[in-house]
Amino acid sequence: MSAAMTCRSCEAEGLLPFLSLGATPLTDAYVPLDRADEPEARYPLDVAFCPSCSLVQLLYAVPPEAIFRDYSYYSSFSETLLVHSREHARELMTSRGLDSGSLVIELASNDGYLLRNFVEEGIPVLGIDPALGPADAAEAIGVPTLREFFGVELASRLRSEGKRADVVIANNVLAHVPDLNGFVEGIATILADDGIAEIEVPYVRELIEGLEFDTIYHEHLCYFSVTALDALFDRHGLSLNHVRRFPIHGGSLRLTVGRRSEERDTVRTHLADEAAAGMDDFDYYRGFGDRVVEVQASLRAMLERLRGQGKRIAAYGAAAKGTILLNSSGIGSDLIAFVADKSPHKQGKLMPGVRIPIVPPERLLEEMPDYVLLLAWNFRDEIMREQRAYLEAGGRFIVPLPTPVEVGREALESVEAG
Ligand code: JHZ
Repeated sequence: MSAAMTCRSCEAEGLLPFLSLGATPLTDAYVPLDRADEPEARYPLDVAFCPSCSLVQLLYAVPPEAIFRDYSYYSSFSETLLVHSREHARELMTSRGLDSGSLVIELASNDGYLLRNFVEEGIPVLGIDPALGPADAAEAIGVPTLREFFGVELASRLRSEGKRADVVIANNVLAHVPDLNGFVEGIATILADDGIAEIEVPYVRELIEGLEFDTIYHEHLCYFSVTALDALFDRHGLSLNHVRRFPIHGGSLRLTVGRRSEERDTVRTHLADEAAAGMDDFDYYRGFGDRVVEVQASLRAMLERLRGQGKRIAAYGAAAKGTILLNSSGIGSDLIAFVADKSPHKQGKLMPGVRIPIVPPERLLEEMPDYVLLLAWNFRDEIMREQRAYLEAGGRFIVPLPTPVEVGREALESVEAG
């Protein structure tokens, strides 16, 4: 574990801490039952703001080898993400006129959830991902995958082999990278002269304003604004040309960058909106820690009250963010009986830290707990649709953030419509 004394992007000193979530286990370190008696490592989770370039970042970093080689997150278990990714791929095929002579490179290609769409259309791809299990799954569906960490060295090697990408995609990976500048320099190196990179990151504005504190974990070293990203790309000769927002993962930015400046109004508009909101000023972040403590206390009080009334409570979604919500809020196995999750890579294990068993979603209907705490709140509608039978039988969900609320079968109609 290393402590950041200087900003990960602009290298300035004087980072200003504004939130500590205490010492928590690694989010994806699901505990196998035969290791249930062994202690787990915990690492501090402290967040700071860089007054020089506005980047929000963790103060302490766990080495990526400890997180990403043995990685249990497989992207393909969320239909909403699959649909979002298919639409992204199709749009790129059309807007960039991709064909059998093109090359699409994806950084953190996971189990091939996105690149498979290009493969189906005969467009050459290369996935890059150090996570061994997901990379095997990608190869099994015909997505060639290099099992390596991406950075400027790998990019130079690929370029010297004659590879240049028409499109680079890097979704939900920039926040994971300790050497931000090396990663972005790598993108600049591997892009063809007229190529573009599209990069998705969870938006720090949604995190702060939607109180999405559980998306802060050791995997995510940075929390991006357009302001901070513009400076980062600029440093590597890349032009930020277009910015869009999508609801995925609690609210994300999609940034289009290229070597050529083709800046659209969206860039200026976002920069101006962020300045107007004060996102380049520490005051914007200062009160966040107190708001987190309040929501944690009100969620815990709600669950304790329900347990006190003899209600049985389960949870849904063994998401990374679930590990943080439960551990940092002091919600353990005394309150939650089990966590349902579709992924066989997580079922049969225990949630890190709080050690709550992870089971298949069918258990909800079999056991009919009175309430289900929705840990994967970002997929609320998809999960409610999937659990229609549980809701129709009288079960209720608790959506924890930004304010804990109950929803039941009365919400199904609007979920189906939306
Ligand atoms: P999910 C992920 O974080 C992964 P996580 C990663 N850490 C990242 O950077 C962020 O996103 C942005 C399950 N599920 O994706 C699947 C069902 O069981 O929200 C997952 O285990 N049934 C790289 O891990 C979990 O819920 C369903 O119907 O916090 C969701 O995890 C659906 C939709 C999901 O995020």
